[in-house]
Amino acid sequence: MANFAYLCKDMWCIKAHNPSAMKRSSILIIYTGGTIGMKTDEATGALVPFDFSGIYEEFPSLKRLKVDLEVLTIKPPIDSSNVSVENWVDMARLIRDNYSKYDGFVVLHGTDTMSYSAAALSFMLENLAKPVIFTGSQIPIGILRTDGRENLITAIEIAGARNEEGNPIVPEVALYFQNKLMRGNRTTKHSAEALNAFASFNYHALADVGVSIQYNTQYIAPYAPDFSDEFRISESLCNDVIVVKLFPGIRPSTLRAMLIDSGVRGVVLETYGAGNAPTSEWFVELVKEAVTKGVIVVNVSQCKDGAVQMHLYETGLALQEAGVVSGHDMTIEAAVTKLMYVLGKNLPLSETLNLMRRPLRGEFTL
Ligand code: ASN
Repeated sequence: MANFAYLCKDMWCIKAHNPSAMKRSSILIIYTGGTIGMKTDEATGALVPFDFSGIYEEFPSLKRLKVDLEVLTIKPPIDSSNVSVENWVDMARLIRDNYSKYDGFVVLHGTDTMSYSAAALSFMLENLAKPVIFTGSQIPIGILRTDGRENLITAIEIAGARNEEGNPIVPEVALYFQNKLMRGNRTTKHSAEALNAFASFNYHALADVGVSIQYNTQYIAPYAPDFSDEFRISESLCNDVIVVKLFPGIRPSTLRAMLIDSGVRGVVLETYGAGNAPTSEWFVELVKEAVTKGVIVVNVSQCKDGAVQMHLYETGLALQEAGVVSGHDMTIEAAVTKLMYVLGKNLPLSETLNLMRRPLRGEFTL
């Protein structure tokens, strides 16, 4: 926490106003690190961080967008494999502290854990009514064949997009990558190689990008300015959680160590197919024991496409009867971060279960 908080205090704030424009949206770019921020040093040939203060010089085409940009760079930027709960809290605070000043936010993030961060922020930013668009790249922005240029430009355009009433078109946390805008908490990085590295298997794209940006408005969270509550952030996440991936042959002692002895408060149980697990007595009893101790066990399928339906097979029914919560068609990333968010509220067990059983930010389909 200390490290990142210190970095935030020490970040640069760069004004990059475009003088040739008239009426514009104002967008804050928060650069956290990742491949998108790298370019080749001409002298050494090594990859070095790109200085986003020169954003208009590097990408003159940005001037054609109807936006004013400011950039906050976290020093030093991190590879997203190092992202922590504390980093998420700091990102949320940056958005909160700048919320009234900007029409939208673009978070530049490493791809490896971007789906976790986008999902976490989708929960932590409560009553959000402005676009928060995550993006990054597979190829550094300073390499000629980069995918980062298009991802960045389009993410900015989406963050600043308004409808005829002047309201933001995408007032939610989303992730833009390779021609698709996806709900942030529905995404998974599914390829370490392809430029379309992210997918939203169980939820329609919020926008398809070709020659024009085609917003699929029926899938986008509605703009709700009549929120009874103001925008705020949740700063307490409980990372006393574990992901347990089932595999044939898993030993009772291994499962006991993870579910019971570890003392965790939440478990994402990665089951087979439509949410199925062994019906062996030892397995079901262990799960029951964890649930009886007050551990929240969420059933999410190992299949990325499709949903948990515990009533379908005897092998799923046993989990349902043991008190396991259905994760429906949630991603692992969303299930983990939702558990952290909900457990962080320290509510009575019944209220915690209620929050886990219903979608809070469109993270699963009922
Ligand atoms: N390791 C990098 C990161 O996640 C990968 C990338 O951004 N493409 O920070």
